[in-house]
Amino acid sequence: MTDEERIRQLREELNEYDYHYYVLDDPLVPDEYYDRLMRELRELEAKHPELVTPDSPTQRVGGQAASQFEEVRHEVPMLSLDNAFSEEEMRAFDRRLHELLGIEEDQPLQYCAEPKLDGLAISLLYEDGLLVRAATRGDGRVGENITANARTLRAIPLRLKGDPPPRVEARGEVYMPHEGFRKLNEEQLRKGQKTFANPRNAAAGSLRQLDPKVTAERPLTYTSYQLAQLEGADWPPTQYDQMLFLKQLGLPISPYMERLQGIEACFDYFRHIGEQRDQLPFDIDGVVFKLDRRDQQRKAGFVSRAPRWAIAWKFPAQEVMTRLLEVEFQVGRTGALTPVARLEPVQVGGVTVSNATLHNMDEIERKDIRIGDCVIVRRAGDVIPEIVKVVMKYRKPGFRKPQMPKRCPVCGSEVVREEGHAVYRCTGGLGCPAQRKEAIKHFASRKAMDIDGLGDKLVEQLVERGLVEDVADLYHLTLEQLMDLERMGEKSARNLLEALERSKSTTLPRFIYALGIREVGEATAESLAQHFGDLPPLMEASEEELQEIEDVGPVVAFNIVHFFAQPRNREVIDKLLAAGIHWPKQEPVDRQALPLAGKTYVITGTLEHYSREQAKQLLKALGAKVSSSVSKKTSAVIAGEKPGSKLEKAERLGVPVLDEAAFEQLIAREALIDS
Ligand code: 5U1
Repeated sequence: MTDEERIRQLREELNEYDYHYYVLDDPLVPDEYYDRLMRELRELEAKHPELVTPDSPTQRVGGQAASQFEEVRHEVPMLSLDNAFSEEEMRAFDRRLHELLGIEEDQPLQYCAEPKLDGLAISLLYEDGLLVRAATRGDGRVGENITANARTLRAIPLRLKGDPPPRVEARGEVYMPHEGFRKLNEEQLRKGQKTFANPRNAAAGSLRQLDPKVTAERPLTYTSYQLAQLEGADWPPTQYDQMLFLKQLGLPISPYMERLQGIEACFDYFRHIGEQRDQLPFDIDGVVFKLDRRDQQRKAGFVSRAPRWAIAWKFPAQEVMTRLLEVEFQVGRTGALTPVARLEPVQVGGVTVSNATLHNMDEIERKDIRIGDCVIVRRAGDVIPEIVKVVMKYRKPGFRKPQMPKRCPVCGSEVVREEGHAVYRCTGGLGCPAQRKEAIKHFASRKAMDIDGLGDKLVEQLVERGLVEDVADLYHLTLEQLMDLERMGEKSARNLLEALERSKSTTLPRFIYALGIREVGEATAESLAQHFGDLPPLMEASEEELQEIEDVGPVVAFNIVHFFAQPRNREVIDKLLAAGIHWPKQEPVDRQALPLAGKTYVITGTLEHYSREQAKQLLKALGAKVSSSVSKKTSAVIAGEKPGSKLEKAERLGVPVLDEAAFEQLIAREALIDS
């Protein structure tokens, strides 16, 4: 094959991979394979510069930074949408359309529905299949030419597929998925640059960069929602068909798009999307309903800046303004003081929010937050509500800065800042009731000693009444003491005593984890248990020896040695053992020598023959790690019935997927090699 032929082949292949990834949502190859082909194409093009074409996938990032964006006049104005906020308003919209079209109300109208992405609208103009211009909406008539930036988005084809008509204009939304937004903000923080308040601002800021190289680095994507111009081909007769037409040309459309008959079906669709909202990997702010038939759209017409045939039914806002009443400091298990914002209660995303996390003092400083400020609170997905920014125009001169207290608000011990860290800690140790409560909650938690029925409220009562000073005291509680507590009947008290008794029979990894040594999570506890086989050698280990274990770095090694050096901790351990806590002895294991050492698996969905915990234990016993989130580094995803978004993510990233039979083969094969 000549270089020219290979160049053509590589371009076609890379374009096909982009199409499968972005349009069909069905990735064909892992990223590294894609990158390898791209490198080969770059090398060949460097050898033959005369063969470089503007639609080559290597030419996405190019040109100099601009000094400003040129103006673009939209041939067809970019309209906005009317909003609805209730079923009533939706019924009124439907009724009005019936009237405008002269159709009886008992005849359902056909709608096309899809989620409303929370990004920014752009127009993409293709001539003879080539992307010739991309523009922002601007004021709807005149926007900005952002072609160089739009070209950097892999979701936007530089050339349309198949046999495209001479002129096509598609419109849609550019947006930033959550994962990319989180990473971008982390990166901005690391570089000491300004963070973005939300994914929409991040998308807008990224697309309006004068240097396309910056845009190219930002995790932006695009989905079409309108066919705005078409020449040289017949207009598909409905919105739904127009979208399928764009998809055929290689433009991404919403995978959630549905055709619906009548307004009641719209209600069901809205509810259904609303239920999924928190799990979606990007922000949406409502659902758009469009009269499906183009002839009916034309008859319904427009009012000023919005069509009468479409409406955006908005969800409750995910960002709202409220007032910061106070900043209080919560003391965690390890004594870290975390500032928490107490807010005037407000509805955010359909939930009442009265607290928000402030992470640490640096964040308060960076966002310049003062008590009394009007603040924008955001609650999106399943993340904890947070303050995105202060509305400075409502700031009054007397508003004071939150101050880290010098003494612990719970026990009065001195608060110190760790050198080189943003964290402040109470020095009270287990003498501090807050730390004691948190340590007991951790000890009792499901992944630690799994003491059923010992909830947070109960722990608080036990500590406040002085019945439990340390975790070992739990095992000396009596029926009478428990029955004397609030909301505790004889049956619950007996159940709790039984749960405590049951918890005495545990495993070494659980016990190590339950001790609550700083930065020793489940996985590290497991590695420590495997390495030492029992508690006494772990208690005597040196920092050097500990650092030989996978996952144990200098900080964790120091924390472990420091923990066991405290006489008080040793005393509590002795008391626990004396109370009867025990575990099966295990032989020390060299984890590196296990057959699945170095591999990481993710389990999703329901397996027929194993609980998730059993599958996890089997994999771990063979040396693998089991993680809860899929990344490029995941060795494989094990998918049972009804797998969740993890399966989709694995497929997107090209991570291998094993079904239950393949999982059984894997463990059987590896166990055999091991024996
Ligand atoms: N999903 C979707 N978003 N959105 C925004 N459809 C949609 N349609 C729009 C806008 C502004 O305008 C129509 C008038 C085409």
